[in-house]
Amino acid sequence: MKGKKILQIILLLSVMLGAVWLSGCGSKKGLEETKPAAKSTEKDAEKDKTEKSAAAKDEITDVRPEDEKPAAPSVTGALHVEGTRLMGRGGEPVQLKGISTHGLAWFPQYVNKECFRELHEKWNANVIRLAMYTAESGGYCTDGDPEYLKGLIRDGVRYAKEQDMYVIIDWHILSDNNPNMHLAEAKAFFEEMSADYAGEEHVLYEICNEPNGGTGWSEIKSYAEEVIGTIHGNDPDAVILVGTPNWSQFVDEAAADPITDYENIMYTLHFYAATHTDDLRGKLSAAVEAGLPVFVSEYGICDASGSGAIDEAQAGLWTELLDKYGISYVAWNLSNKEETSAILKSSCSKTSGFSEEDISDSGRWLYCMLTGEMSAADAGTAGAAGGEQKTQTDHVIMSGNIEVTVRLKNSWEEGGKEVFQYDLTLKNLSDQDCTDWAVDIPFQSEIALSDGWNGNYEVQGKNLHITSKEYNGAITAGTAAADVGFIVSGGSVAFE
Ligand code: IDC
Repeated sequence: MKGKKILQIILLLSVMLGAVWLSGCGSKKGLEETKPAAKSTEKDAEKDKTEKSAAAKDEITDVRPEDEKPAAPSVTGALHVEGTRLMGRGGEPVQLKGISTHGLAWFPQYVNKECFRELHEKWNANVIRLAMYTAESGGYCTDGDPEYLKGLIRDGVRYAKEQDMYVIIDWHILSDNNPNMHLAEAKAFFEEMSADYAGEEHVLYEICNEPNGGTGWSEIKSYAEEVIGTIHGNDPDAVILVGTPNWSQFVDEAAADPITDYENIMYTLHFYAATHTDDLRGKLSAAVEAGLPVFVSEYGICDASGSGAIDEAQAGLWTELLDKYGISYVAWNLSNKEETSAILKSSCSKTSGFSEEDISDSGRWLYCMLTGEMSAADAGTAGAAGGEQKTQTDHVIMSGNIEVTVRLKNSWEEGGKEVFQYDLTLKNLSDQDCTDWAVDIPFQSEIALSDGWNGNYEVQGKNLHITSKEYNGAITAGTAAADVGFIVSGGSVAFE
């Protein structure tokens, strides 16, 4: 191409700045009063630490209409399995959606009544999974204190009941890759638990989190039959979740040779959306189509390490598929550990009463998903189109062949002034590459720029002029430049 192609873009939109919670939801309801979302990039995460902003002090509030409340033990009672589906006492299909604790030994503080109440009432969770590692540090079968750990489980089971949630008692094998390694301990543990909870309708058992290290299905099956025999000896109708080979991914192996001696058995599939995509979804679909009852007792929207980047598009494709089959899914994890999958920021030391400031990007996604403020289908469609998910605060205009998406990411008060953070995505929809770009953004009043990244920024009164850096000016036909963003104070973007 000859010369430089400068894109002059005047954006004609208006931005709402209501003080409400969690705008990133792309909400179906309350959109008009949507609050700026928590920041999402790593760069932003760094900023979070330095900002002394007085962002939302509001507690999370329940936005569910009465008729959208999910299944709960008081309504659907003891669960059972029919065909591939989990069912309530009246034969109605039940889908559980909720969250898993992190390792109970490491993060016991979230097993508290108020936290569980909040997860149920405000986040819409109808299940909580109590993850008890068996072999990691503090593990039940290694150097942990079994009585202490069982005490946490008892507390968790009780709080879940009080808050009308189902609860999963998870024997969280991981580095002990073959469940038979601790078969005797597992049988003793589940003997005790099932004797205690035989009369409790809200308790489910997960007997081996993730077999791995080459442990085959036949070994898992033989372990499962022993432990199921123990549990069903006390509580014949209990729903039991069985792990599958390769970190609970090879549901096809279970589908080819399911457990036939017992009822109310489901098989687990675990996914991490930034790692596991079409292949694993294909395995899931095939297993369900073959008649296997599957339960996703753990998943993350980041990578399989529990950290790394979030892939919302893949997460959307997953939830869409799970909803299609009515499969239950439980997110990893309820903690403030410095890892992407934790739903709380590591800066948050609260154990309940969480506000917007306390929630990580994974937490925000989970909140939006559970409260229905982001439909799985929306997210899935965005993924399928290879595009970014659009939210209420996205403003998109076409300028020539360039589509510019302006997203208000956050706002807060600092020194008596409102501060706004925006992110831009510039997509070249033409069939020709461009070599650089420029954007003009008008504001309602004079602004001061406090930060800007991946662009050159110049404030011209009420106008912010942004030009590309050498490294992101060229936008190949059909692709987009992202991670361009800035923080200003004094006024919000003015579009009309
Ligand atoms: C991870 C935790 C991490 C912890 C580690 C222990 O997120 O903080 O240090 O376990 O090994 C799983 C496991 C789950 C993992 C999680 C993320 O079931 O225990 O948690 N994951 O790696 N399977 C796939 C991913």
